[in-house]
Amino acid sequence: MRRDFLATTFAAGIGIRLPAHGSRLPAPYPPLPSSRQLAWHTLEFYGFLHFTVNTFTDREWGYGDESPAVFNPTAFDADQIVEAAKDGGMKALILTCKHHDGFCLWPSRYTEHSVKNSPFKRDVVKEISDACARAGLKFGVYLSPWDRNRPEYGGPDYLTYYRNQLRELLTEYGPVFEIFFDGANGGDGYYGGAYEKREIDNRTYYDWPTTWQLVRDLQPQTVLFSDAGPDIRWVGNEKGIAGETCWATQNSEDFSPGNADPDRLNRGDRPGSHWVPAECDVSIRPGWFYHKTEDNQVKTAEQLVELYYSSVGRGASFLLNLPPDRRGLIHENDVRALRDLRRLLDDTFVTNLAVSARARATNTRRGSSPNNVLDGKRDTYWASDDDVTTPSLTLELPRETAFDVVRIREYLPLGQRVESISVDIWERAGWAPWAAATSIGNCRLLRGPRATTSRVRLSVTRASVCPAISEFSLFSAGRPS
Ligand code: FUL
Ligand code: CA
Repeated sequence: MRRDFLATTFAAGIGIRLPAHGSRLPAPYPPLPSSRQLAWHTLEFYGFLHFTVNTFTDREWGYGDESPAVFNPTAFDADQIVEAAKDGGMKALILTCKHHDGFCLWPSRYTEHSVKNSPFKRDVVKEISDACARAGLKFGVYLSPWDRNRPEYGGPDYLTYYRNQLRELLTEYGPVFEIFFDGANGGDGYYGGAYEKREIDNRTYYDWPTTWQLVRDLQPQTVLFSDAGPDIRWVGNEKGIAGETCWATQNSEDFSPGNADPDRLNRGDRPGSHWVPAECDVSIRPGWFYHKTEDNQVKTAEQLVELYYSSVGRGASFLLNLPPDRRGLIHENDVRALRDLRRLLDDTFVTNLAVSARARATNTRRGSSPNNVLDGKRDTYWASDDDVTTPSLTLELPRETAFDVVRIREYLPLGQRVESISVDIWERAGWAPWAAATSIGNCRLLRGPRATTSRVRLSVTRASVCPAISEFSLFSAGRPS
C-alpha cells in the first residue's frame, strides 16, 4: 500500500502518467536524479573553451600580473567558435570566464582586470553566450575560485568578490546550464602586488554551501560541477576516461573541490548516498590553452571516438576542450578533427538496426512493454515484476542483421537499478556470449566483434531491484569481425 502511494506520488511529481488498469510503477530506488540532473544527462557531449591572457603569453597558468594589454585577439568570431563545436556534435559550451590568473572575459564591475582595459574591449562572455543561443547550444561558466590577481585572495573579502562575480554571470548572460568549480589551488601569485604564497584550507575556506545556495536562488536549473558535486562530479583524471564500472552515485560528503579521492571519483560508489554522475574533461590538444607549438598535436577523430566510448559510453559526459587561438578562432586542425569525429559518430549512431525488431521478455511488468526499449524515447521503459530482478529481453530481428555496437539506457527517474548485464547472440547451435558489462545508468555502449544474427538477447545478470530499461539498440560501426 505504502509503496503504491509513494510510487504514485513520485510519478505525479515528475509528470509521468501512470499506466492504465491500476498497474504499479516500480518503486524508485534512491538516490534519484533531480530534474536539473536529468536535463543534463541528455546533453552527453559538450565543449570547454579555455581562453584568456594565457593564450597570448603561451602559458597554462597565468600568474595574475599579466597586463590586460596582452589580451588582443585579431579576428575573434564567436559564431565560428560555436559553429565548430556544433559541427562536432556538441550540445553546449563552457567558457573560462575567469581562469586562475583572474583576468575576466567580461567587463565585471568589481575589477579593472578585465577585457574592458584590454585593446580588445569587447565582452567575450556576452558574445559567446549570444552565439550559443543563436546556434541552439547551452552556455556554461567556469569561474576559477583560485584568483592569483586579487589582493583579498585568502581572506573573507575575496568570497564576497567571487560571489559578486557569480551574480553578474548568472543574471546578465541568460540561462547557464552548468558552473564548473575548479579544484586547483596552487599557492603563489601576484595577489595585487604582494607576490607571495597563500595557502588556504580547501575544505573550509570557500564556504561552498553558501555559494551553491546563491546559484540555486538565481538559476535553479544550473548544475554545479566540482570534485564534490553537488550535481556533477569530476571523473578523477583529465584524460576523458571514466571507470569501466562507473556509478552515477557517490558518498562524497567529505569531498570538496580540490580534495577528493580520484579512484573513487572515477568509478563512483555503490551504494551511494547521492546522485552525482561523472563528467570527463579532456583537451583536444595536450594543453588547455592554445599554443602554436601544439598545432600538430590535435587528437585525431579516431582518438576522440575512443574518448566518446570511455566517457558517454560509461554513463558519464564528455567535456572536450577547444582552445581558441590568438586570432580568437578555433584552429583549422581542430575544426577538421571535430568534423571527422561527428562523421564517425553519425556513421555509427544515426541508424538503429533494431528499430523494426520485436522485443520479447522473460518477464514484463503489467503496464510496461518490452517494445519500449525500441521507441527511441528515454521516458518509456520495460520493467519486470518486483520479485524478478534478473529477467532477459530478446530482440527478434526481421532479417539477419550485422552489428558491432550496442547501446543500453536505464530509465533514470527510478534510480540506477542494474549492476551487471550480458548480451548474447543467437547462433545455429544456440545462444553465444557477445559482451558483458557492469554499470549502465544513462548510457552504456558495448563494442564487440561484428556479429550477424536474427536474435540478440539482453540479460540482467545482477540488479538491486527489478530493472527499468528504456533503450536497447544495435548499431554498426563497421568494425572487423
Ligand atoms: C584544472 C586547471 O588547473 C586547468 O588549467 C584547467 O582549467 C582544467 C580544466 O582544470 O584544474
Ligand atoms: Ca524507450
